[in-house]
Amino acid sequence: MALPGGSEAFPGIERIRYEGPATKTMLAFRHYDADAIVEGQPMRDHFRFAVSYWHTFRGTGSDPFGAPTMIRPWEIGGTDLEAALRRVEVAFEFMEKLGVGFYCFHDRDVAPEGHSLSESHRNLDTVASALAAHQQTSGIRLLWGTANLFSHPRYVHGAATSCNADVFAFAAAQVKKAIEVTHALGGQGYVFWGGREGYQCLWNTDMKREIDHLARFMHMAVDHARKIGFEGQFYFEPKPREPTKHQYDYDCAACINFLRAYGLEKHVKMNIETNHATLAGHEMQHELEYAGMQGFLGSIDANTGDPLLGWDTDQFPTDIYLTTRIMLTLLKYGGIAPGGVNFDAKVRRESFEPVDLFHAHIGGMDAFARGLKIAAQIRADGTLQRLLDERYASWSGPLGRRIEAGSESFESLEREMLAKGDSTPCSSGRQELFENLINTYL
Ligand code: XLS
Ligand code: NI
Ligand code: NI
Repeated sequence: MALPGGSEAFPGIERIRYEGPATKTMLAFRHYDADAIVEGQPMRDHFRFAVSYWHTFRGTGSDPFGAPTMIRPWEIGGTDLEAALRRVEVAFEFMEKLGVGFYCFHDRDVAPEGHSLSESHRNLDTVASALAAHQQTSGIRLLWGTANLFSHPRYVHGAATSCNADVFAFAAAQVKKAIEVTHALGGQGYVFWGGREGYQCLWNTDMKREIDHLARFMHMAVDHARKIGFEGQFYFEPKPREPTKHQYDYDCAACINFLRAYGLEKHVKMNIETNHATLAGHEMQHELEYAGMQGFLGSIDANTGDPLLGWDTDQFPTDIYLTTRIMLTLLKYGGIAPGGVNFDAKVRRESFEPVDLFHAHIGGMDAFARGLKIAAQIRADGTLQRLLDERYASWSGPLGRRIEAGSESFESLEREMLAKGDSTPCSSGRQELFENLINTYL
């Protein structure tokens, strides 16, 4: 019921079903079987897949060199607010047909910015009631909400880190409303992504002041959330650069240091995006592992970059090695809930037909399902863990155990090595064997 006259936005596309690896149908899942049990829980709960409202329902295919290529029939005609309400119908038709349980949005994705803050608030309330109604009938839930603090010209110098205190205040008002709407919609989380929180030039930047302000902003957000009874998880999303040359939320290590330095560690976890990890010079697995070991693993923005393009291309993930690594790490740290796997990914500018949105999400969901199956197999088999344990075996011996327990000192270790004369020789790291082993499961 999306287009004028009550017709569908995606005619001819039925609910996407699991048909197994042998199916010839491309509009079907080969591996994602929502109810299939892996390591004791259904696939749907392992992933908690979410659709990104901004890319999927607001993406136009425009790029710095060219005009929009995605002229969606449902976008034509009416006021901005009417278009926004029509889009809600389209979004839920899409998500119901795809069979995802969650979605994520920025305030300005779902509702147009008004001429004043109060008009913007009103627009958001109007669209939020339509979203609420559709959530009710479809059972699809809001994984997280966020605010767009980067598109409008007022945010030219950033929002919480702007050199203009009024802009900080406006951003606060916008986030206050975005948290309230997220809460009203039963959102399970709220994301801070830096947007333009960073700098282009250190000569004109008071970095300490800006980062102090960012912390003040987050504390106010957390306080307000508690005040209104929002119990959802807050997330901080790292990204090293783009649009600024340096973003303060550079990578997990930088974000976690920030959160701890400013006393936010009890309230905020990481929302980790693959393409941002690679822009920071890390593998996604590195970022997940780093956050996981520090107790900050929150949620995932699933996508991938292109090794030949050095920017945030936000492509749909189809690489089975990538999804296997992600799922191995998630299983290791006990899963992703209350976070989820949000496809912060867009179809290519050249893939401008509505059906491409289905192909893209199906491919991403299937790649994750395969990654999960392979990761579970690797864990059940146990060889990888055994090889790892062997590599670190000396740490389970008497000396290693004493060091780990904190009962040794430089003096006692010097005594030990003076008596021994030299350390025992190291054994091979066997990287190639590990790599070959992983290939036996793929
Ligand atoms: C942009 C970010 C953004 C966040 C939400 O690069 O990934 O989409 O996920 O603001
Ligand atoms: Ni993201
Ligand atoms: Ni991104």
